[in-house]
Amino acid sequence: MAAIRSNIVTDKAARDGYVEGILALKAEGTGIMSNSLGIPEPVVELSTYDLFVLWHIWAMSVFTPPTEGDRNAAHRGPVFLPWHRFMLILLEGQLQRVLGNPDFGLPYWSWVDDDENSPVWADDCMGGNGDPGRGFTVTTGPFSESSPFRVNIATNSDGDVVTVRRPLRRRFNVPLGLPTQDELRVALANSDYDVPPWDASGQTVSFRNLVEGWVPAETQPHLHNRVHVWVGGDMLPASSPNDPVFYLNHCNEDRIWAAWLENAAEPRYVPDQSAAEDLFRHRIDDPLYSIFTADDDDRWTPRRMLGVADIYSYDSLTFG
Ligand SMILES: [Cu+2]
Repeated sequence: MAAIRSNIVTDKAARDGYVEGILALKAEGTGIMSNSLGIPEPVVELSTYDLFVLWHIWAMSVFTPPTEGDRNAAHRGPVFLPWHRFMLILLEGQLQRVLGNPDFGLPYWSWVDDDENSPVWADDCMGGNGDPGRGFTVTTGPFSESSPFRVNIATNSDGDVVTVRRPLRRRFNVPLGLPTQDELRVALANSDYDVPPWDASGQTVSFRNLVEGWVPAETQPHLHNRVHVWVGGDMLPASSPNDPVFYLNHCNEDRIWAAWLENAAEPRYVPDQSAAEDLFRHRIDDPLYSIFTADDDDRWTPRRMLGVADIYSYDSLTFG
């Protein structure tokens, strides 16, 4: 049976399972020491959860090719939605394993027109904002400083991977506001999955670039980007999967993509393989960048991500 993904606020079983599973993946050692991956001291043993953080950081530093500094192996280009769909599928599989529940579905946070008083920030869900008097340390909920949850992998101001050992941080940007129904409507109404120049610039007015949140360029951030910026703290840098809210946000973006795909005409994904080599990692049959599968593993591609009903589905494709 395929998993059914549901709303973390209204589905208590999904909420409890998510919290329990995340804590278990954080507590589960892999035997992989940080220095064995070339990360400077101090040495930490990476947990299963931390490997996903590292995968995301590395995906952001793989440029395709280096001259396209704008576009990386997971963002700022067409692969943004399929790559994160792949990441969520692998995380969901890990949650299913530690929970002993092969049908467990990753929950989503439906953030449209939501705010700082959302039940998502309650003590039995994600916990709340960081404490401004304490360096924005999270002091409530299951991932607070009084829990065993610690951030182990981060990036420094040069973007290099470093080890840390500290509680999670959040710094809500309440005046910014979360994404609105209007922004979402504009994105869903765009029938072009992506368009040249296939990047994060204001010229790329496409469904993908709207959902990722780079257009309209004059009034950024939107949708996905806005949620990262609004939560702040550990949700801002390349190591943003450190905050379990990361997956709830991306699950909702994936749900938006699922809704768009329901009504999409062909081609449902562009570019195809005839596109230039500098779009490597973003063409429909290119392998998705991964540290969990071999680099030439062609089972996981954007094309594969276009039909995932055998893996999971959503309980609802309505928003707000
Ligand atoms: Cu990302």
